[in-house]
Formats: sequence, C-alpha cells, structure tokens
Amino acid sequence: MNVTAEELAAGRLSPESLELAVRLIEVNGFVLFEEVLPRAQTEALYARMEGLLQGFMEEKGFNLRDGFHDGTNHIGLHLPFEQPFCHESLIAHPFVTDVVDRILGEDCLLTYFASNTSMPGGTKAQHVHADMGARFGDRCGANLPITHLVVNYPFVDVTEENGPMEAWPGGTHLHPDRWYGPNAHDKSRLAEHMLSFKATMPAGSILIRDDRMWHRGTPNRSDRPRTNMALIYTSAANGPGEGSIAIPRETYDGLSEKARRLLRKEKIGFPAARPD
Ligand SMILES: O=C(O)CCC(=O)C(=O)O
Repeated sequence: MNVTAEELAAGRLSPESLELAVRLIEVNGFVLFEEVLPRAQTEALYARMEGLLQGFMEEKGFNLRDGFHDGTNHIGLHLPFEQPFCHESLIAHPFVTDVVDRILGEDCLLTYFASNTSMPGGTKAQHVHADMGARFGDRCGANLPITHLVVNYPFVDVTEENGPMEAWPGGTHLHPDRWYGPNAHDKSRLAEHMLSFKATMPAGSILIRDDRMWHRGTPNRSDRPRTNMALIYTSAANGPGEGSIAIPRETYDGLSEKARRLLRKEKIGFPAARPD
C-alpha cells in the first residue's frame, strides 16, 4: 500500500488509508507499507543485529558452509529489550498501533519481541506454515476470529536474492480452525499448486500480517544476512497471564503511555534478556 508524503510527515495514516489497511488484512491476510523508517535507523539496527547474530552463531557452533536448522540457515532470535530495538517507532509506531487497535481491540498487547533472519548459504526453504496452531483441532470446522498480528520491519532491502519471506495470501488465513492443527492437510504440498508472492521490500518497510497466513522463509543467495524484527500483537483475551519479555523498570517507565499499555503483562523490572 502506498503511504503518502503527508502521512509519512504526520507519522499517522489518514482515516481512508487506515480503513484500507484493515480491510486488506481482513480479506488478504496482510498489508505492506513501504519504506517508512529512516535509512539511518535501519542501518543502526542492522549493525547491532549483525553483532547479535555473530555471537549467536559462535555460541551455537553454527557455520554457514555446513548449514544449520535443516539447511535453511534461518535464525529466529528473541531480542533484548534495549535500544535500538525498543525504540517507540518500532514497538508503538502509530501506523501499526492504529491498525492493530482496530483489529485486535484497543486493549491489545505486545507479547513477542524477536527477529527472523535468513543467513547466507541456506540450501532449503522452510516448510510452508502458519504461525498459529489450532485452538480446537479436528473438533472445530469454523473460522475463528483473528487473535494475533505479526509485524515485521526489515533492517535491509529484501530482494529476490537475499531470502525474502514467501507468502500465500488471499484466504489461507481464513481456513477453519482444524486447518492449523496437527492433522491438517500438508501445506507445503498444497502450496506448490497455489499462487504465492515473495515479500520483497525496502529496508524500513512495515509488514503487518495475520499469523495464520501461510508463509515460509526462503534461502539467502547473497553474502549478507537478511534480517528483520518480528513483533506479535495479541488481543487481550488471548494474551498470556504473565508475559515473557524482560523489561528493566527504568526502560518501562521511560516509554510512552501507549507502549506501556501494550507491554503491561510483560516481565517489568527484570534485566533485559540475552538474545536467544
Ligand atoms: O524469513 C522469514 O522472515 C520468515 C521466517 C519464518 O516464517 C519462521 O522462521 O517461522
């Protein structure tokens, strides 16, 4: 979706754009706002992320040539709740919060603070999957309301070459509940015969997606990590009793009212966790 220069300057979507974004997620499973964050910010995020990824690879004994995680060379890394990651423009960007509030309710929560990286050298794509499991498995043939929205901010330009996420929009998020359970049809087999797109986009774009929309990570054929931030917003009724994001008290107290409200169930008063 095109964001206008006026919306970028105001830092807020117009009522018409907000309506369109909400409808696109409802009907198509996702919306993409291109190139919203400034380059200087994504470059600083990328530099910090490269350091974290290097440390993680060393700790795990992973190397790119031998490959890891089933040859996908994909890393899902929880992030420490500290700068530059816990910046207001990432955790409570008004483009995002206006959309998530409309879809999940104004009392929704931010419950996941992590990143997804396709490291160079991968030889295989991930299995096609939804991020959500079934709530009632084979016993439920109805489509249930949305409970989680994933928000991705790429820290680098995502191209055909460097391992874009591939997605199957247009209805895969609207299947009956049992389609997300262990006995569901094999998504990878079906997906071969379905239309998909590679989510290429400039650094600093914002991708908001229903977590049920089918997708997968693809191999990175460049020589640099394709990395992004992955946040999950959850409706209050479906949030955890006690969250898992460790947030130092002074960091929490320095956040905006909106960000504090989003994070109110998390582990406030704990030192920022090591990336894992
Ligand atoms: O490549 C991506 O960003 C998507 C990764 C993904 O879907 C996963 O790790 O579950």
